[in-house]
Amino acid sequence: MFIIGELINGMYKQVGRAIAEKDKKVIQDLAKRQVEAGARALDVNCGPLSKNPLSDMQWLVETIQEVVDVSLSLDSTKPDVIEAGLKLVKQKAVINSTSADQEKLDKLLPMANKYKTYLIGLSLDKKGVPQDKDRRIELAATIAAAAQDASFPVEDLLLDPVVLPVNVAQAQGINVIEAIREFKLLTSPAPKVIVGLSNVSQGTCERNLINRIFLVMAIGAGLDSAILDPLDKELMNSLIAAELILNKQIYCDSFLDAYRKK
Ligand code: THG
Repeated sequence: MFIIGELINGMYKQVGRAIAEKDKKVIQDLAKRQVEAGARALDVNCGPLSKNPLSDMQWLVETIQEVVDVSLSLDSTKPDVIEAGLKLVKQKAVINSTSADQEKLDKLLPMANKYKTYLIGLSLDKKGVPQDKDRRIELAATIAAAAQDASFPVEDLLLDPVVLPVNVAQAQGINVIEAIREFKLLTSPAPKVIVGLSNVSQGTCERNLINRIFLVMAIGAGLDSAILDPLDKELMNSLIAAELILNKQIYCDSFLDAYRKK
């Protein structure tokens, strides 16, 4: 599982404040702790309150790269904010994200090719997030076809069915699980599938429990990657055990430690 740490996001009050005050310590601490906990990449999102998202993105990329050497997932709806970050990254980056809208694809596919990045494609468009499985598949297929037309390597494409909170969109959980299974059949070789996990529990009680169970079900359906909180130890243990049951990790009595050591 390709784990992307979610915690450097201006949506969190402490992070939003650190970005506004250019407090490096808060950001670098989160970067180091997430990588130590098993994140192979870090999501970087300036948050909704950023007044200068372009320079904030650049400050975040530089600040994070002073202390860790992993891929950065540049998370913004604005292509110019993503490109500002791409100019500074040292490792292969993740563009987070394009939608299925043609004008987004026309900007972000050439950008992904130019900077040789991974690209996340969200199965949504101007009309919003689909409310069923078939529309998710239709929009993911649009993105996969556009990627093929642009000669973008399918192994670098990450399709995201868009997870919604279970308290306001309860029927969408199963649609997302089934969409994951079907996304894998869209191209040959299969595309990778990713979710933003914590969306599922926003506004609920028992957030960790809901995240954990949803992640295991999604892994069972073929999930390759997730944006999640790697500091949630029970979540990480569940992820490791799920991969063990699916024969993606070798069993030994100390399998949790063994996974963490590699
Ligand atoms: N797909 C892709 N990228 C994404 C998402 C996705 N990026 C953003 C998001 N969704 C994934 N990251 C988060 C980060 C934080 C939370 C949820 C998803 C979260 N934050 C607290 C909340 O809203 O309750 C913040 C409150 C606080 O503690 O201050 O839950 O789906 N490609």
